[in-house]
Amino acid sequence: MENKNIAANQGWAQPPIEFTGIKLQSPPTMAAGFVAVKSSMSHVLSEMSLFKGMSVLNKLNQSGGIDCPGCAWPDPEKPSKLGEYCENGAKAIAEEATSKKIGADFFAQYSVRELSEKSDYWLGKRGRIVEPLILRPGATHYESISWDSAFAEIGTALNALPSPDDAIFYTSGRTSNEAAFLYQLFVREFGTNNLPDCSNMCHESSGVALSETVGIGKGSVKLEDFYNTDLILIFGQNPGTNHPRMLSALKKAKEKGAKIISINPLKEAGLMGFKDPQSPRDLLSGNSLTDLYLQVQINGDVPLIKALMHCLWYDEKKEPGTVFDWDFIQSKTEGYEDFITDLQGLDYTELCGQAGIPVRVVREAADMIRESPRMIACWAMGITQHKNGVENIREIVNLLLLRGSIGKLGAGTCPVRGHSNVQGDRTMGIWESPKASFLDKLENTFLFKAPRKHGYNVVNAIKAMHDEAGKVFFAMGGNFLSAAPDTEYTADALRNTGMTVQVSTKLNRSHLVHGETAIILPCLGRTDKDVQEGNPQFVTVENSMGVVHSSRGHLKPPSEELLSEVKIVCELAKATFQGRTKTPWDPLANDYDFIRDKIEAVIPGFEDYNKRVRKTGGFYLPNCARDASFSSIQGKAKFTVNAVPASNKAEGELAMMTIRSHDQFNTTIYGLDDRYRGILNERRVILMNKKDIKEQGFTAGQKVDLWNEYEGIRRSAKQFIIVEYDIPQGCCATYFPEANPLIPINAFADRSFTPTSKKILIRLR
Ligand SMILES: Nc1nc2c(c(=O)[nH]1)N[C@H]1C(S)=C(S)[C@@H](COP(=O)(O)OP(=O)(O)OC[C@H]3O[C@@H](n4cnc5c(=O)[nH]c(N)nc54)[C@H](O)[C@@H]3O)O[C@H]1N2
Ligand SMILES: Nc1nc2c(c(=O)[nH]1)N[C@H]1C(S)=C(S)[C@@H](COP(=O)(O)OP(=O)(O)OC[C@H]3O[C@@H](n4cnc5c(=O)[nH]c(N)nc54)[C@H](O)[C@@H]3O)O[C@H]1N2
Ligand SMILES: [Mo]
Repeated sequence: MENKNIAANQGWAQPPIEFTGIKLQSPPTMAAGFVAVKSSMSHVLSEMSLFKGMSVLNKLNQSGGIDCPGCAWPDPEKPSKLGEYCENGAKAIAEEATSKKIGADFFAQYSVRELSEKSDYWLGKRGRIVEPLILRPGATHYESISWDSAFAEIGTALNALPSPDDAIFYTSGRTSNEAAFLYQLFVREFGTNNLPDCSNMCHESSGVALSETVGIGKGSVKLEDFYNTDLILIFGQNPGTNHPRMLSALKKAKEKGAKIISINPLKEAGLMGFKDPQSPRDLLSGNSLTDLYLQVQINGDVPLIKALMHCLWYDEKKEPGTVFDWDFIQSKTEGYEDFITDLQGLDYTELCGQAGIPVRVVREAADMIRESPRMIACWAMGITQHKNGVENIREIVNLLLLRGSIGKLGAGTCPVRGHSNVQGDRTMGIWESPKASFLDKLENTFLFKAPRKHGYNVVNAIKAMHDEAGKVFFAMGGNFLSAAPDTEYTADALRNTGMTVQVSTKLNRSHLVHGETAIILPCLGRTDKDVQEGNPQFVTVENSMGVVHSSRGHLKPPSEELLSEVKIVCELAKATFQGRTKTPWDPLANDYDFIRDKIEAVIPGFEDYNKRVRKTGGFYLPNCARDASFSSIQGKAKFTVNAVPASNKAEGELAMMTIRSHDQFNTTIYGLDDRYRGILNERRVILMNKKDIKEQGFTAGQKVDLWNEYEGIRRSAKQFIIVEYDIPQGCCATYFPEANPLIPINAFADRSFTPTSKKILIRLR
């Protein structure tokens, strides 16, 4: 799947193959500590002055301050004096609040093709985009355009489409509730539900599985549950890098007596131990976190959970009434009979083998579960991004239900979200499959006829653009090309469109692989002061635990030219509808309280929104799994029966997962180190088991091409350095997005359509 026959004004879809000088160390056994503090400061100081850096970090995750754009982990109820941020939060802030800027002058210097020959790291480090830009048909360089002309161009292109369904409106997960709500309103008034979002590639499997089993597609636990639990299971998640503030919660949970089991093919430093940079005592000794580590095979989670439940069932048979929570099972669930019949028919030893965990270790984990009346299950991408991602989560729910470990203090589900407002965006209606009840309310509030036909998710949006020309692709944030699977296929899809538009803060590869016309609309970020008609505004977001709270930027924006995302949506709506709308776009753009009043009118749980969100800490949204009412599914949580995934690996193939390094935020590359894995100054690496390296006839340090064949199509990603690593045999790991060309467009999770980024079969050459 490599396409070299592209027009001269098109950029390359993949980052250039360049080596930066790999250095290897033994991975540390603990996360954070002094080195993390040092690393935060050096990232901040490379982007801005010390004064600016300290002033922005002091406002991070404090009441009245900025919600950290780093991740969706909640703020503690009592904020710490030192500021509640982490190394990677500091990097996220440094990246956005940088003093570096780029505008038309910069783009006059480099053609799109030339820019595409630079690394993603280089592109991101150029600085904030400070004025609207356009790449006209056939042109090789972006040039300046006025806001009015940009909106007119987009409006004209949208109105020229034969059908509103020919336009696609993507959202990344940093967009505020206010901007997201108006954006989906604009899109639906325009006439389509084509609202794919980053969630489609992220926690969609969680949403699907949780909605059907416990009645709500979000997690059920609060932070206080962590401090009142007996056991925390952490599946497929690397909190030391991706949710560092979670480590403080885990540390506190342990101090209060909880145990932790980690289930992961890699012994991630942050799972094993943590030195709290805010505690002087910790900096010397640190805390070990994981009590039992299960080095599962990639996608070995279903057999593992089944093996654990098999042990529990065996114990329950021996001593009836002592292991399963019968009160809960009988009063609060259905489907137990089918579930247990299926489980009984499975072979325990075989399940352990499929998971790749020794029988006695599974037994030990089952004993820990048995001894823990209250249990929390956390998970992230190692669980959701599989063909059987939805089933993975259904099995986690089965385990919790057997033990009645949901809907009570210290117990429940904890899908740890990624982008800082990805959960809120979905609550606001950024969804290609909206519920009829939501559309009814939207219609009644804004007096228009909302489209009912469901729209494209990410995978289907790419296919639609690939197969039919003439579309308009609009992205509210993100880096669609590099985040999506099948890089070359996705690139062709974007090149096939009439127009690509990106609302962005920073330059990325999606600006360089474009439609016939391409437009960049630069916007304010979280850290920037947002003033409308002379009045300072704040926005609101929802964290991973369903708390809605405010976020207010304090910094002077990098340019007077920047508009807020809210303002961009409103101006675009006016330019597109030309009066054909009853929505008061100007008043909405001028006063975000007014937007919140409208949200309150449409979405349940937002009563008294403007008042409650002004209280310190914000407010919790209703959650029918948290209170164990399961009210949206007739009061009963569901046991489910899920097949053990078949192993389809042929001789010589490796199961590859694509993961994040410590120095990246998704496709934004902050730096070239993966300190917690001891891999420094290089991203084109493949982590392999020692035996596999030998069996395949390679040596560590050698460069190899990765390739595969899926549905008769060959794909490849070239030149990766082999790094010997502690990873189960038959498994390997590469970084995202370098390895995305290997993820076939048709390899996605059943029912959630999430690309299978954590298990791609590959071969080496
Ligand atoms: N600094 C930083 N923070 C971030 C992000 C970032 O890129 N950088 N991204 C944000 C976003 S959008 C998200 S979604 C989250 C992502 O947070 P994570 O899900 O922690 O991110 P990944 O790097 O994809 O890590 C997946 C983990 O799952 C493990 N794993 C892979 N396959 C399997 C499997 O089959 N079974 C099990 N049990 N484990 C497996 C991997 O070894 C790895 O530890 O982080 C958010 N926060
Ligand atoms: N192989 C593989 N692929 C994956 C994954 C994986 O684990 N493996 N993970 C998937 C996951 S979990 C996710 S969430 C997606 C992420 O997909 P995306 O959300 O599309 O990607 P990001 O890299 O987070 O987007 C970064 C860009 O967002 C823009 N941006 C940053 N802040 C703002 C803002 O405040 N407003 C606006 N308008 N723009 C802003 C900047 O221009 C920046 O370049 O990738 C997915 N792709
Ligand atoms: Mo994500």
